[in-house]
Amino acid sequence: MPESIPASLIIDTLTDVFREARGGGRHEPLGWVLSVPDTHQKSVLASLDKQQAIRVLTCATEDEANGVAAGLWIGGEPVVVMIQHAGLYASVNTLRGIAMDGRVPIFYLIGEVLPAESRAPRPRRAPRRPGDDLMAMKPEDVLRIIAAERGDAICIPTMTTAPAWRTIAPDDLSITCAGFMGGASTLGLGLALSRPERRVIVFDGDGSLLMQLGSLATIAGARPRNLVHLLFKNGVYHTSGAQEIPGGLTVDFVQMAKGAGYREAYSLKDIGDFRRRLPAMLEAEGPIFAELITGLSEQTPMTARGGTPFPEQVQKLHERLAARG
Ligand SMILES: Cc1ncc(C[n+]2csc(CCOP(=O)(O)OP(=O)(O)O)c2C)c(N)n1
Ligand SMILES: [Mg+2]
Repeated sequence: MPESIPASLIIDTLTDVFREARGGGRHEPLGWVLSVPDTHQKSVLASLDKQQAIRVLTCATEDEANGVAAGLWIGGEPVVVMIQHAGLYASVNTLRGIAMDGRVPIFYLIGEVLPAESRAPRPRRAPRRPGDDLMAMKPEDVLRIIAAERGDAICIPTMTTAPAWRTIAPDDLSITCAGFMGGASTLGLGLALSRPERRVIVFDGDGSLLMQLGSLATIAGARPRNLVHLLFKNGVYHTSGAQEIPGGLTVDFVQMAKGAGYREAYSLKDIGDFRRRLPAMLEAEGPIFAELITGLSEQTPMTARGGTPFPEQVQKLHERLAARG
């Protein structure tokens, strides 16, 4: 098990590096950290949140972080990009264009996600609740209502809906989007197009949808009549440490889905309302988008590991659908 570097040491080092880059004098901010949150950097991000000198900008994708970093550097600002290794892979083309073609030097701090077997078990912590005062729906309650109504619909949870869903609805008509953040909506689109006779319900995360926002247009353009796209909007990247998503709770995904061309898009924050409307949502012509204002779930994929491994889920669903079961 590699040792982790204390957050304070990372922040002190960043401060020194930024000071040196500035060549002394007082600057506000001293330097910039561009981040797409990474679970393994969450204590550094939490500590950075508490100090004023270094400005942290959360980006929706690593591609964006690269672009903003290049703009800042060209403008003379010292900048560090703090992302995880999957994000580095995700943004290789922007990196090539900026760092290699453009010769813009970008300093990266890359968190490496270790394979599951080399991770030490983590103690469960009480989740931070930025949306506590929202009177939001409990995601577990929403999932229980879906489980009772979905019939033979294919369900695609991602992020914090994944652990609860595998307990509430343990079946092989579900497939969890894990390891490719943002992919739930397009995985759902592919399934909906391949199986027009079935409902497909995506349980998306707000941070995840921001990472592949273009999928709203792709879905609307493909017009899958059987797709219901549910967004569990909690305003944060709960799985990676509850950092606020860019724009926080003010981002209006309903307008975005409408603008993209979904047949229907609305926001729901009352559990009774959700229960009443779900049967009609499962009958109506799609694509349908519902933004569900939800609080934080009890568990995240980091506190409740396990479940059927992804390749096994793929195989099972593939076989189940081939048998038209
Ligand atoms: C390309 C990439 N960048 C960053 C991450 C780190 N990461 C894992 S989970 C997560 C947050 C997911 O947030 P959201 O979709 O809002 O779901 P929630 O946890 O709030 O349910 C992040 C940023 C990742 N998995 N992949
Ligand atoms: Mg979220």
